[in-house]
Amino acid sequence: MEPFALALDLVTGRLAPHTSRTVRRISEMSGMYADADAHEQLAGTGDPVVYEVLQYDVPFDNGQLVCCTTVIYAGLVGEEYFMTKGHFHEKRSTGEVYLGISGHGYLLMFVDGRTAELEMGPGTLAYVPPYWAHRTLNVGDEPFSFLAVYPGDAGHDYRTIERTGFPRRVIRAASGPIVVSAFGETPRSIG
Ligand code: S6P
Ligand code: ZN
Repeated sequence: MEPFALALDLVTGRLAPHTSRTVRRISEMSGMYADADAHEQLAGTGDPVVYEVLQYDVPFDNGQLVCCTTVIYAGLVGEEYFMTKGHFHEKRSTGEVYLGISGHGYLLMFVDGRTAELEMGPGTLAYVPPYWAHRTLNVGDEPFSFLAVYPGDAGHDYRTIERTGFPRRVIRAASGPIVVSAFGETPRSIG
């Protein structure tokens, strides 16, 4: 791998050049949003793009660092904000750093019965420790973008979350975004 420099647009969060681009549409997120009817309706009427990941690929090796940006578009499924699928790293002992670029969102995490929610905006540097599952979502009216840097050999385990769900959701309330339990505990405001 040779050294390289990329252009990161601090307004849009787009990375150029990139060697891979993942475009995730609402139809690819069945079972992830609480309101299944709203999800089905949205998937059947335009199937909007929920988020994109732009990445400059490096070898899948220990010691390499992957740099990529995620742009989550503004939108709701029912009252739940557009979000990423969420994952554990396949190699659980690998962490990750996120840097907020534009817009406003949240980073949800969990591990072994513990949960965390971090508010993110431009310039927020957030740390995902090893072992923690992570998902991001856009609570604003503009696209929310962030840079992620993670080990080349991390890998992504989506299946566990598809099977067990994510313990927290963020939904729109009159007061703004609130974090609620996905498993029926009392909702609590994140103000
Ligand atoms: C990779 C890192 C991010 C996510 C991206 C999309 O380890 O955490 O680049 O891949 O935000 O989320 P997801 O859950 O669909 O991979
Ligand atoms: Zn990750």
